[in-house]
Order: sequence, then C-alpha cells, then structure tokens
Amino acid sequence: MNKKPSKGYLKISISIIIILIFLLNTSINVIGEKIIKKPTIEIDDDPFSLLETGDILLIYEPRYEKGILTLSYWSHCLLYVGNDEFIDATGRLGVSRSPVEKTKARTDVDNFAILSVKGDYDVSKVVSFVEDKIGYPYDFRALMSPQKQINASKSEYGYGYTCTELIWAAYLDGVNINLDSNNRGWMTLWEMYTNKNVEVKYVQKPEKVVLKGFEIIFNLFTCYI
Ligand SMILES: [Ca+2]
Repeated sequence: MNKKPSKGYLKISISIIIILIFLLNTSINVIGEKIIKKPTIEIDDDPFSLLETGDILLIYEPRYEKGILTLSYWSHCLLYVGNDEFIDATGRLGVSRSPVEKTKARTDVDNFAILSVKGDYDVSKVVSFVEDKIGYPYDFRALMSPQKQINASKSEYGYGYTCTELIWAAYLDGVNINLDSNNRGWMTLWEMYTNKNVEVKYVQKPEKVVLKGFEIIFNLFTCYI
C-alpha cells in the first residue's frame, strides 16, 4: 500500500540529486578552468633541452586516467638533477636515478610539463637531498592516508617516499620552499602544478591539461582548503 508514494518520492529525490550533481559539476569545472596554469615558454625544438637542474617533469600516462591513485590530470613527477638524469620515486623501484633518454623514449606518456621552482636558492641542496634518498622504498602508506614526511625511515614496509613526497621534502628540507599549497595532507601532483612557487615553463599539450568533476573536488580539499 505504501509502495506508490515511496516510489514517487524516490524518483523526485533522485532527480533532485542528479540536478544538484550536474550543477555542482558545472560550477567546479568553471573553478577548474580558473586554476589552470598556462606555460610561459613556447619552443619548436626539443623541449627537454629546457630542463635545468632542480626542474620538475610532470607526465601524463593515459593508463591512469580516471584512476583513484592520482586524482589529478598528471600521473607522475620526476626531479631533474643535471647530467641528463632524473631521480624519482616509483612503486616498482622506490627512489632511483634514471637517464632522461629513458623517459623521453616512453611511448606510454601522452603529455608532459616542465616546472621550475621560483626563487633564489642553492639547488645543489635539493639535489643532494634526493641523491641521499636513492634506494629508499616507495611510500605505499601514503596511498592509504594523507600523510607525508621529510625524513622517511628506510623500512621496507612503506615509510619511504611517493613521487611528490620526495620532491616536496627535498625543496622544504633543502631550501625551505614549500610546494604543499595548503601545508597539510597529501602533496598532490595538481598542487605541485598550481603552486605559487612554481613556474610552468613548458607544457607539450596545454589544451589537454584539465581537471574534471570529482578530481576538482578532491583537489580543492587537498590543495586549497
Ligand atoms: Ca596538500
């Protein structure tokens, strides 16, 4: 007997929820457009030639699209340490050094950005921090909860670094520049891209760099609030 009115109520509720989600999604996409940073340099030659020691390479790997691990357009970051080499933290290798050529040759990367951290500082302190951490494990613990640390333990069970955590720690400990915009929780890739201390030098496909829907909500909470 009560089925009819409850079904009608349910339909109205679902409609209202759909409209609210639509409105929310539209408005946060507008906010998203406003926080996109545009590149400052356009070149026709090899963009990797723009890399200077201390620069950060952000890459977009389509296989992580809509993934729950990054919740950002970008999927990974590497620190350029000079001599045609990067140091980064990955789930497979932990903190390790690799030639720029290796990343350049990757066919599973569909877009990349080169970021430069602004300011007058001794970049060798940033580089020596990450060089000192080579061999540390990946911080799988950070995937479960929003935490990070400057001086990680070398425990095999997840007290190392994520890719963003390593670079954040290097800049904060080395030269007192904080890439964590809201200074708490995760250090996200989007936070790195939009941070006020960061200049976006180059983006391969700038028109593709965008956050959508819940990525924006997530990043509002982890970067700004
Ligand atoms: Ca944060």
